[in-house]
Amino acid sequence: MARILPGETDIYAITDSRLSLGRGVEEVATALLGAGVRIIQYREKRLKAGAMLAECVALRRLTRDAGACFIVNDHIDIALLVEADGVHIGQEDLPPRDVRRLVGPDMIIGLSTHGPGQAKAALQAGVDYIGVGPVFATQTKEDVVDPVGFEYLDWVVKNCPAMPFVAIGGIKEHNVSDVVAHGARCCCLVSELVGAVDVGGAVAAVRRRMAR
Ligand code: 3NM
Repeated sequence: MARILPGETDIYAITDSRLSLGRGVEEVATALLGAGVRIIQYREKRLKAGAMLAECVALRRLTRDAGACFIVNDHIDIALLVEADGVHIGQEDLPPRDVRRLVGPDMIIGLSTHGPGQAKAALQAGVDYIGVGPVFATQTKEDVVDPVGFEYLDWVVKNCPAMPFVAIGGIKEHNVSDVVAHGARCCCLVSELVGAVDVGGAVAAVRRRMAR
């Protein structure tokens, strides 16, 4: 088990089978881990639970072997079954306090937030980290809210200094340095990484931009 939170590492990766150029989730995760990514979230909207469980068993093995943190999006039952390090939930999923009752004190709970009110509620609810976004427009998430730009990111940096967070939404190699300049220490890039022909090369390129 690896309890690694955003801020303790620079890149947070999320799987997306629709964007992976026909490659399986294990192949993409292997490339991400090989490039040194230390948090991988499994996010799958198309498969049935049984197929998702099989993929998460495989990803749990890969992430455990790599000493990386494994987070499951939405599916608390699957997260528990595979002994994931964490679950990530959205604003319309089960409330974080109820998720905590299900997963116990040790599992990481991440929550997507899109504005200051939701960040304040997350602080109260005892989540372990928040997603802050979408910073830019994105096609990757369906029913996503309008981009929050840097305004909300700046607010989080100023007002939630103790809350680990990951900036997300439309972040690419060409704009990641702007997100870092606004105070994000951890960035999530979905299409830019899992959609790259050379996943490891894309991770290295993003890292170079973040380090400047
Ligand atoms: N959550 P890409 S935006 C999964 O704002 C997800 O909460 C978001 O994908 C949020 O890097 C998003 O390809 C998708 O734009 C991000």
